[in-house]
Amino acid sequence: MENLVLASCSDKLISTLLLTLLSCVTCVPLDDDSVCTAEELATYSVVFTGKWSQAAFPKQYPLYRPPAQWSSLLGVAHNSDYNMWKTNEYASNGMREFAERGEPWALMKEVEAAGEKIQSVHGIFSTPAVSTGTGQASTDFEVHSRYSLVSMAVRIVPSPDWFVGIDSLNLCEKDHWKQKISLELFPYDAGTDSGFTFSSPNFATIPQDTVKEITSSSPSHPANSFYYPKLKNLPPIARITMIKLKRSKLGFPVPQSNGTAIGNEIDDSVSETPLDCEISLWSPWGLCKGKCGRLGSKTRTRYVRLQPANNGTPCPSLQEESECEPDNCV
Ligand SMILES: [Ca+2]
Repeated sequence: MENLVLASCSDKLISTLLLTLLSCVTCVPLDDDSVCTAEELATYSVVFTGKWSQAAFPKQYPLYRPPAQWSSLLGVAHNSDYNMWKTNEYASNGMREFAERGEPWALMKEVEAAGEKIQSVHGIFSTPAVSTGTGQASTDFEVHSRYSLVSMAVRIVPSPDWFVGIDSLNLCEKDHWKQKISLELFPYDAGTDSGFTFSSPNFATIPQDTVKEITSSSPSHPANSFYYPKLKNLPPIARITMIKLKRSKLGFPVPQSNGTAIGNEIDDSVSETPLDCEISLWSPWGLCKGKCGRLGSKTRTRYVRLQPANNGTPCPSLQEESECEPDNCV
């Protein structure tokens, strides 16, 4: 262990090496993620990219009032004493208001309170809202070696209580800050509203449920907007990219390395999710029409509940005819 530390620190200043050694000697059973010996402050640029297209998510894709879009991104730099949200735990009241209505104030108050009471928060940041399902938004934020975790949330609009986000991602890796992180995001349910579809009316979940990931098969109900029983996994619905900024001589953060425009990489093959046709049950048979003494015909119909898309199974015939004995013939 000490050899490893020595090897990895060999090109550092001797004082740093001594400090590292001292801290290694004095506090042996340390949690990996609790030790960040990187520079005290780091600034990152974060880009949120929506990938909520009609091609990727054809089922019930919201086109009007409101069309598919995203709330502003709300983020927090914190330590392990604070959680913005967590899978299989209950959402806070602030998280509930944010997930259900995109209302950030209660959540921001909770973050501030956590900062004051237990000093678990370094800062809060946000981006503007994104007006389309595939739009982008960005901002910069600062982390601290004692507050090296970030959590974020963006509400899916429209939706009952669905959001995407990051829970307690550590940007510090022992003695350095990570340069670039890119994460594909999948939808989560805040467990506070029982609506099944993007445009379901308000329907409070009582008692409140825990935060759960929404998958192509869970919740297992054909009415759910993300229910695609033929898919093993949903395509990612958004992406968050974070890039560490370097401080210029004037103190302004600038992108490190070659300053590539972030978030615009052409790594996205457009995912197309096949959507099968869904039809209603048959109507009752109609009257048997025809002349007396000869066979007549009757018909029944059904209608399309869900139009197929992206090479999903096409709709079958919507009308069926059958021979019959005419009833009230003349
Ligand atoms: Ca829900």
